[in-house]
Amino acid sequence: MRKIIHIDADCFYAAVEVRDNPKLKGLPVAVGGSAERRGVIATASYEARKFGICSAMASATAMRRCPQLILIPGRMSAYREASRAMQGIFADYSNLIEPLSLDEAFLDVSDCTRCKGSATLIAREIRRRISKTIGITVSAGIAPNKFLAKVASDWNKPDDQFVITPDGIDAFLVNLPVNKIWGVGKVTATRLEKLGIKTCGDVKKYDLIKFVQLFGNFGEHIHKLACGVDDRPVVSQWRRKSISVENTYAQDLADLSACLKKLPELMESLEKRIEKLDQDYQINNSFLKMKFNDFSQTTVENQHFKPNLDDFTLLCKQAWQRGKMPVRLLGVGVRLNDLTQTNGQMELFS
Ligand code: TTP
Repeated sequence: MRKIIHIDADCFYAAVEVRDNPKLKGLPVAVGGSAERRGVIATASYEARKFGICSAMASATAMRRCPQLILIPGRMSAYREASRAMQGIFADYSNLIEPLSLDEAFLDVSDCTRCKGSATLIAREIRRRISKTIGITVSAGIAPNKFLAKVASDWNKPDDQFVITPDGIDAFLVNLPVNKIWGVGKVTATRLEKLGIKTCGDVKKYDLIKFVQLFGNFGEHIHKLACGVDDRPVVSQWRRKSISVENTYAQDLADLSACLKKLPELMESLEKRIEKLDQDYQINNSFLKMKFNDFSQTTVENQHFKPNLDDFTLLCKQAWQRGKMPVRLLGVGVRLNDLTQTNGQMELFS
């Protein structure tokens, strides 16, 4: 039986800002782009959340909901620094660390002997050290697998932890809403609800064969997780699946030709980012994302092994046809094939 801890910082960017400017403590604070330049909220302090402010909300909406909101532009270098410091603390407890983002990671502490080998005590010690030395709070979930640990870290947020022991798995899952399962979004949740399935307990009762007939491989995945089974290992080296750049324009791009004019500079930034990739990536596909001024968005994709302007021009024309209205955001990117994985598989077969 494994011991997995999922750590997630509380309102991470905002917490770093409040730490660096204690006058902000207790006030509604958000980190994001300015309302005038059509920015969006990256995160909001818990005080700001009381006004209904949340990540990805337009800053203009946030300011309307809470006129006294203190909106701060992001300082990525400070967040990266805090993230590195957290990783340094994690490394004292395990070599198996899988960061999911700057402020979130899984740790497999099955072999850790510190804190008498108790994952609960390890999590408490990590949280105490982060708070003391980095000056922000984190929440933790402790469980026998990744799925449960991730759900658990959200259970007592902020600044606390929650443990799911092997004996407690069934009782925990019986009433857990099925949308807590990774990948179960609104569409799947609605389909499930039509079958009378609202909780993981309901999934568990549903016949597996029938479930797989209805939902395919994804159905098997959901069924396993709903029964508390998740064998995915904590993978210490995180590898990219794609790389992209996008821009939300201060003024809408009025028509297709305005969009096409923006492609060279977007491509230039994309190429710079691609240059920084290691040699073990191969480009598979190019894609272009377009968000229209009614907030609908579309992504078009094509197989290209080297992104070039002609291909992105074509993708841009295709995307435009889908909305034919002014554009607020344009993004270009490529999907990546991780050769370290592919080579590993080739070795297995050779
Ligand atoms: P999250 O871990 O999703 O959230 P959070 O740390 O802000 O708050 P919570 O206490 O609810 O976990 O995101 C981590 C950081 O990533 C967040 O501080 C800011 C950034 N972020 C964005 O920039 N845009 C987004 O849409 C989201 C969700 C997060």
